[in-house]
Amino acid sequence: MELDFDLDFEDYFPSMVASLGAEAFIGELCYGFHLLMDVNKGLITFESLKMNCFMLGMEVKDDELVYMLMEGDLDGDGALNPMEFCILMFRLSPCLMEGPKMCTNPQGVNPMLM
Ligand SMILES: [Ca+2]
Repeated sequence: MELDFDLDFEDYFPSMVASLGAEAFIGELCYGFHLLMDVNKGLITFESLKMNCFMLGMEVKDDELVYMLMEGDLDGDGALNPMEFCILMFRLSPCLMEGPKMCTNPQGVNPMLM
């Protein structure tokens, strides 16, 4: 099964926010975090991300996982805590931050590949 991470986020999140409301959406993000985290550490690490994506049937390349961790890791510990994960998810969905009328990426660059 092929899953396009980037397209999926951009299409899915704004409509989720619209139908769920922001608070429930945050709840969904937390649920996503728990799906991907290392249960012993309570953080998303490269290993937990890779293994849980595999368990969820998502084929994500190693360099895409590394990119997600690098982009999301704000305190430099090499892993994502729940706050870092939520911020990253919002950043990967620029439509959310800029409103529905500004849904185009000005550089035309896939944010997952930058
Ligand atoms: Ca971190």
